[in-house]
Amino acid sequence: MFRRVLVVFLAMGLLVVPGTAVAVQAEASLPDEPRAERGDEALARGILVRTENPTRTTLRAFDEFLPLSQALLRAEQVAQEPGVTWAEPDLVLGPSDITIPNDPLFDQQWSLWEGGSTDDVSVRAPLIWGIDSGDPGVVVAVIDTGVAAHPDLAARVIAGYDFVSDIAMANDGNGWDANPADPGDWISQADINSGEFSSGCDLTASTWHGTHVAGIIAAQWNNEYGISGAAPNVTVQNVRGLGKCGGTISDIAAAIRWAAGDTVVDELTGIAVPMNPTPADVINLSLGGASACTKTMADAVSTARALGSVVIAAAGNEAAPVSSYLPANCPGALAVAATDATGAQASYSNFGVTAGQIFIAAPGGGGGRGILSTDNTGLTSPAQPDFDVKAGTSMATPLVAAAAALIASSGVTGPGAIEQQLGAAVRSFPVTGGQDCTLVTCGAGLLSFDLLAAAIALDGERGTVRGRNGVLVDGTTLGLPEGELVTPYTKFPGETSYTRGVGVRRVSVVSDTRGEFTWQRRTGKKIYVYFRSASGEQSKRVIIPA
Ligand SMILES: [Ca+2]
Ligand SMILES: [Ca+2]
Ligand SMILES: [Ca+2]
Repeated sequence: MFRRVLVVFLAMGLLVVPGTAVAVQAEASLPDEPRAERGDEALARGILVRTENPTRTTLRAFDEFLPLSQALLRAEQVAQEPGVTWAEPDLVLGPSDITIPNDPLFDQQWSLWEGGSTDDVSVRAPLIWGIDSGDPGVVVAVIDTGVAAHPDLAARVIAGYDFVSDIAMANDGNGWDANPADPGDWISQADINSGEFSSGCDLTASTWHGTHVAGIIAAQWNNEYGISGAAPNVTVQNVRGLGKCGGTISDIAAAIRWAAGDTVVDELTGIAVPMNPTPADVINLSLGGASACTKTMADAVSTARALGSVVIAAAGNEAAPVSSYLPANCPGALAVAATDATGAQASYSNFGVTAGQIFIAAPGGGGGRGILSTDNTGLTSPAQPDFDVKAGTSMATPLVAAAAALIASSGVTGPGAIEQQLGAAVRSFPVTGGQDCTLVTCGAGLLSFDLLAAAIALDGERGTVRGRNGVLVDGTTLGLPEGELVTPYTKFPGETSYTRGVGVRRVSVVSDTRGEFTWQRRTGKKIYVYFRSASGEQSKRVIIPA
C-alpha cells in the first residue's frame, strides 16, 4: 500500500489549494489500478452544479465540510434536479496529499521526487499521483532498442514490432519482425573489424537503452520491488527502431508511423505490416543524430501527429544547438532538454538558440547523479534483470512522455490539446550558480507534475476530464459489435459541434457524468471508446454510417 507523507509545499506555492475543484469524485477504481489509501477520506465544501440555461457552474456550499462519500450522495441528488447537467463535490485537496509508492528504490529516484534532499530538482511526480497515475489504456510507444524481460515491466509493456531491417544491426537473425525484444546491441572488436557497421561505432557492452527508457515511463509501482514509473499505470508499447550501432532514418520513420496507427509496408517484401492494434497517444524518441530534419523523418512526425500521437524527442547529448539534430528539430516534434540534479542545464544537453526550438526541460541527470531505471546485467545477450543509472536527454524525454500520457489519461485528446497542457505544466528554471537554463536554451520551463495536476483540475471544470468515477461498460452494451472499428467524437453541453477524438481509445468504455459521445465507424483503425452519460444513464448517440 501507499505511504502518505506529510510534506508542506505551501511555501513553494505548489499544488491545488483548498477549494480548488478537482474531478476526482468517487475514485471508483479502474481495473488493476493501485489506489491511494482512502482511510483519510477527502472532504468536500459543497457541490459544484452545472446548469443548462444559462450554462454556468455554481457552488452550493455545505454548512460544514462533508466526507467524499456523503458529498457524492448529495451530488447525485442534485444531479436529478431539472436543468442540472452535472453535479460533483468540490473537494478540498491538501498539500500533504502526496502518494508515495512502496517500491524500495523509490527513494533513489530523485528525478521523480525531491524526497527531502535540498539539492535535487525533480518533476515532483507524487503530487499528481493521487489524482492521476495514468490509465492502462493510454499507450506510450517507446521507439528504441527494444525491451528486455524485466519483472518491473512485465505487466506494463506490450509488444509492438521490430523495424530494424539491417540483419547485422538487428542482431536477431532477421529484418523486420513481430518480436521487438532487445537481443542486445553490444559492439565487439570483431564487429568493428567486420566492416558491417558504420565507422562511428565504438566498442560497447549492450546498453539496454529501451529497457531503461520504458522503466522511466511506466515501471510497475507499489509492488514492493524496484522502482516506480512516472506514469505508473499507463502502457508502454515496445517498438524497436535501434540495434547494434543505432538505427536508420527509414526504419525509425516506419516505426513512428506504425506506432501512430499508419499503414506501413515492408519494402523488402512488399507486404504490409499488421496494423498496430493499440495506436499510441504518445511516441517517445530517445534517439537522434546530427542532421537537418529530413523529408522522411518530417513526414513520419507529421503523419503521427495527424493520427493523434504526440511526438516527444530527445534534444541530444552533444552540448550543441538542437537545430542540428533530428528528429528533435523536425516540425511537430517536441524537443526535450535535460537538467541535472541541481536543476541546471545538464552539461551534455543540446539546447535552443532561439525560443521554441526546445519545448521543455526535464531531469536527465549528470554530474555523477544519474537516473535510476530498469536494466539488464547482460554484457551481450540479455541476462538478469537489474536496475542502474544512466544520464542523458534520453532519460529526460520519457519523463515528458509520461506527463503527456497522464494528460491523455485525464481524457484530454489530440496532440494540440495535450501539448498545450504539457507546455503549461512547467515551473521557472532554478537559479543554481551553474549553467542555468533559460527560456531560449531549455524551452518553456522545467516540467513539474504538480502543475499538471492543476491543469487537469481546471480542465475538469470544463468537463473534459474522464474522472475516476466512470461507469465501466463495454462496447457491446452500446450496440456496437465486438471488434467494431470506430472513432470517438465528443460534444459537451453548450457546444454546437462534435470534436473528433484521438484514434486511440479503450475497448472498455468509461463514462463520467458530463456530456455525450457519438461514434462513427472507421475502417482500418482499431479503437477504444470512451462513453459519457448523464446522471448515470447512457445518453449516447451512436452513428454508424452505411
Ligand atoms: Ca528482426
Ligand atoms: Ca526481433
Ligand atoms: Ca516497482
